[in-house]
Amino acid sequence: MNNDHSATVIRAYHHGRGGLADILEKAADNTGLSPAMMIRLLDSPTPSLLEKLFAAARRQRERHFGNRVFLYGFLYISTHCRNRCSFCFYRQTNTRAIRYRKSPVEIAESARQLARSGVHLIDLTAGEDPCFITDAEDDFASVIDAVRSIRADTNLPVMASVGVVPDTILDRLAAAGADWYACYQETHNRQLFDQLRVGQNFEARYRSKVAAKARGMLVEEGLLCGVGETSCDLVNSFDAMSRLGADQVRAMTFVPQAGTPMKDQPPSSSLRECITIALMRMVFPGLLIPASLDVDGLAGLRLRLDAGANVVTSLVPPGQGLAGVAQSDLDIEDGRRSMEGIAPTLRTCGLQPATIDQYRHWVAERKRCAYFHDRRVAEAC
Ligand code: SAM
Ligand code: MD0
Ligand code: SF4
Repeated sequence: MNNDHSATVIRAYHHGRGGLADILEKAADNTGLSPAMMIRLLDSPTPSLLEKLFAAARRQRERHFGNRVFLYGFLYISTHCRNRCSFCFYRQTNTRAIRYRKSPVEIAESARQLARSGVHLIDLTAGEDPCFITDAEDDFASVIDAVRSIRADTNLPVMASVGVVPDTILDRLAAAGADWYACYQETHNRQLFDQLRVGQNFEARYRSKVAAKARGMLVEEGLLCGVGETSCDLVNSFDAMSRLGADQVRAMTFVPQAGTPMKDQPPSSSLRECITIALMRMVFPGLLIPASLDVDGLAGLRLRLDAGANVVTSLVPPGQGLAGVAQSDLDIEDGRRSMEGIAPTLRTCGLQPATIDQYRHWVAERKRCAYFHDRRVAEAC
């Protein structure tokens, strides 16, 4: 941040709301919204400030991506999990969770259906399924085979979201052609992490993303909103995302789940998630930021796109017995989490699907920059 710019930020902060409104109106690039301003937007969001924030976030999206958005198909291939995350419907001990494990043939068929519908990426997601973790040579064989065959079959980029995996598995995922590794910290407040991801290791989870980057994969980091985090926690997470060098950053509103320790937590409004999306767009203008269909379904898409998101995630093919995560069945079997389902909303928002070549180009450019960035860092050491 140059001196003139920080002076503007400090002045605006001392001048109260008028100053912040002014900054948001003029925000051309990287804006210099101070942490204090971001916290104020999260804590006391007045309608007029929010309107300006969302408009500024959309301007940033437009500068970097025009009116094009990317679309991700979502396959929850196994809902079995050895973990007990307190927020998750699929935690090991939840007897209400619907459990399934899709076969290679079923996965291939669902991936083809998604590819035919025109998505730009297939997100292969699973719980930390004890069946994958065999401690034998063929550990995670079914996931790795699924990545390889989807790549060969659909020629689409693939994301793997299968929890924390050993470095040897990251090697094999990368070799099989996984372009992305997604693993969300949920929060970078360690005390809160321990409450949310019961019995899991904060560092190990974070390091798995660093290790995935070192293998040339792009990484997605993610936050939960409405789980007891402070606004300061959210803003601190932006720093952590930046240090990690995340390529895609998300926020999702916590949806209380039957049969879990957090089942009685009052559901929170998605506004905080949308403010977080908009702030992430201001802090990381050129990154990918999802509008997930997995929280409020199709009804919540417009709000998230209007806040500056540029990827629609959690498109799920109907008729395959597939589940969502935060919303296990909302909008799936009636086909609303589909390309046809979202098309009218995209039009209303003045957006259109990118071409697959545009998505491939973004991924390739981002990998190339990461490669040169890592070499510069390595040479400087
Ligand atoms: N099992 C893997 C893992 O935990 O990394 C991958 C899939 S996990 C089910 C995907 C993400 O869904 C979680 O990291 C969390 O951010 C989100 N999620 C899970 N339960 C949720 C809930 N009740 N409300 C909102 N988001 C939720
Ligand atoms: C989504 N339901 O995109 C998915 C999931 C896992 N990589 C993503 C949370 O919203
Ligand atoms: Fe398992 Fe992932 Fe759910 Fe945690 S969030 S219980 S690791 S499926």
